[in-house]
Amino acid sequence: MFNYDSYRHVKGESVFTDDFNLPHGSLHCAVFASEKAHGIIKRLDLTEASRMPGVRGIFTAKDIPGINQIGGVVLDEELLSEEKVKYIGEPIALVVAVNQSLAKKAVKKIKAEYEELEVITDPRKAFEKNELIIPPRIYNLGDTKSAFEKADIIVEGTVESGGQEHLYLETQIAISIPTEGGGIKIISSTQNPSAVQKVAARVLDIPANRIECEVLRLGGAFGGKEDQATAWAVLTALACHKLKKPVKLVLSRKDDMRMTGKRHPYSSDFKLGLTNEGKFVSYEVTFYQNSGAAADLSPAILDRTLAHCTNSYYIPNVKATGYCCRTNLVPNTAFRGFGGPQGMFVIESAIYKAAEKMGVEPMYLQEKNLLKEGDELPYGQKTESCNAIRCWNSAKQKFDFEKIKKDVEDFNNSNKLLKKGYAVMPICFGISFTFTTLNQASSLVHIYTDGSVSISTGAIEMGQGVNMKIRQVASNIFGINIDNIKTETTNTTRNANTSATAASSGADLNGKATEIACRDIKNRLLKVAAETLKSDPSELDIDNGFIILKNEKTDYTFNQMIIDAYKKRVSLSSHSFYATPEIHFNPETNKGKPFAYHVYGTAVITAIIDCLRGTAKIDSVKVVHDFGKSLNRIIDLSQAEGALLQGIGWMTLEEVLFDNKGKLLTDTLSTYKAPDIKFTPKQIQIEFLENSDNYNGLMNSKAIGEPPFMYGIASYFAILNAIKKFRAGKTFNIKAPMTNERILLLLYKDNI
Ligand code: LUZ
Ligand code: MOS
Repeated sequence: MFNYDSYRHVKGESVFTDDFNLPHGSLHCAVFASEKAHGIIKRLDLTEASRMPGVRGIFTAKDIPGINQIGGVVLDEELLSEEKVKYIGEPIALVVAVNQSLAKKAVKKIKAEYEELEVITDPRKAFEKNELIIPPRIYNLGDTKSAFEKADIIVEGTVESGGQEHLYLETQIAISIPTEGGGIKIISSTQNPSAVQKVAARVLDIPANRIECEVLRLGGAFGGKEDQATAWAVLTALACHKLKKPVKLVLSRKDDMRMTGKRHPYSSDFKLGLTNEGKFVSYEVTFYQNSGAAADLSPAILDRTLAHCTNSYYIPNVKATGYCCRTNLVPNTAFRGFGGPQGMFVIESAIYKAAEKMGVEPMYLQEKNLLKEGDELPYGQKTESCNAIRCWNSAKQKFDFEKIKKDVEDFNNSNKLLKKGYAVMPICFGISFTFTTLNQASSLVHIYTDGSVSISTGAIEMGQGVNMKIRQVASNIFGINIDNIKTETTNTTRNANTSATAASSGADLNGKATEIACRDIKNRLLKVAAETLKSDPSELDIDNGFIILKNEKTDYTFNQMIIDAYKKRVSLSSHSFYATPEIHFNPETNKGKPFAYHVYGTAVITAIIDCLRGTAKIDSVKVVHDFGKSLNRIIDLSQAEGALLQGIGWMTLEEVLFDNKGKLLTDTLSTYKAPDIKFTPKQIQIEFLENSDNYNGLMNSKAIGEPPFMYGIASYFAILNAIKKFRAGKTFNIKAPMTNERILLLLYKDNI
């Protein structure tokens, strides 16, 4: 079943925040941000800027009526810097003018002087200086120390992985409109409208019930609007509150790239112990997360890194340590996978190194250590309905790993300057927010007297098709055509205290809440139908708009039943709530059952490198993925493809670079390369794992947003495998991304 949104997108009919018709007299903003990565603001001169005609106001920290604090997990981030600046791009002043170009011109007239302080960009250096955002986090399973004594083989090493720019097509944007009684309506491109509402209320010192946050749909987010849409929305609210005028702020691409956080770069150390047979016995890993200048979501992201540090493998003894290292970079944030990819990249690197030492293919070690039913993970949860081996075996059989290996060997024997490599990547990704509290959602469903249905949830539509899935749920339960069901915008007055649409859980949580609401109404309706048909509700159902009595279609229509229910004064609405059952996690012991279920899969990727030019091309990607019982195969497949490509981009193409003064060098689309259609592998084959069921997912489906991202990790090792074919016997440092530049260096230089 197709996604209705796609049709509106291509026809240009979908309404985004920037399409909203501003009321007459609306004002526009631009942000003056720190030009230094670390320093004290000694002087801030707004005179010239404020004298410009058309400028209606310039606001700094001093103008904030409430608390100048936007931190979520830790209260360590000011909306507008008061004195100390901690990264380049940190907002200091907001200029409001009659149009955007004037506001931008005025920003250029603002002058600041700073006393410069030492700049730290490297997480290990931050660690040495004890610049930690939270105390160290340690996940323990078994006893690594004694297990290492029994290991036959031990490999140790260091792994670097890079940042990643979200590059959502729609940059950060918000509009604030004054409402009656000193209230404000904020239209924001956010994954988390309740966070926008809460922080706006805090900053303005007004109750939350006077802030309404409305979200139309997002032009992409990928985690970049989970926490970091808030500041921009609240800035517009501040100006609106002060000037009593509608105010709009939209970041230019360059400002968005400079001023918003990215995927966290990690620097990590590992030590893996194995038996001669290749069984993993002990694993120690330490993650130095480059958190940037403030906590943002970094502690939660670190938790997912630790949780997923053994990927899809069983290792009986694990000690994983993580540090949130404070540096003078823009605070890094959620990005598809949420720290999981960084953790998984390290174990895959360890396996690569172990295989190298043992003279075997990595896939033999991977296969030998796959998770089985009931295996314990580092966070204490045991696998249930574990599909790790099923996915692997299905991929191995469908794609014939031995043949791929042989084809690669043949290719390399007959080519001197082109080399081919391959790698296999199994995945295991936990579904639920690791912070148990967030796993809740509500849904408001109305049926109008003409039989049409309206649904409001906390879910944000950002291109992932969550609205379509929610409509499918209602269509299934009410037994009516999907055209009669509409999903509304997301609004804090209709659904309160919502969690971000994140953690791949948007459809699960909001869909389940919708399921409960629809069943609630349906139960009432079937009682009405039972009276009409002189039967019992248990004998009734609805299909295709007609009431079914004992599996036989009647003449009684859904629409007539709605009218009858209305006349009998039966409620045609429900506001229902869902909280994921059974999950729990103790952040003291780091043990529990944090995830409702896991998503599994196996990918095999082949790559060809040109050893003269140092260029690489991903040749083929073949995947068996565990979709559960897919609710919408087109949406799920496109999510899988998108995530996969984004993962390959992270590993091989996209490079976020800062200079040692903390200035972002890759702040344009000419210097930051992202995957495009030419980059896309010619052959992408994604197979649905057969007979997968998932009671804990929405109508037996599995969450799809993030897990396939991690398949991209295979592209790194496929290229490395090819490089090794050109430089037999050499060993290489593991550092991502594997850009063409790096490939060329690895081909011809040592110790890169
Ligand atoms: N956001 C969050 C997430 O707050 N907690 C999570 O566990 C998570 N996981 C993935 C993506 N976003
Ligand atoms: Mo997220 S990384 O917003 O699921």
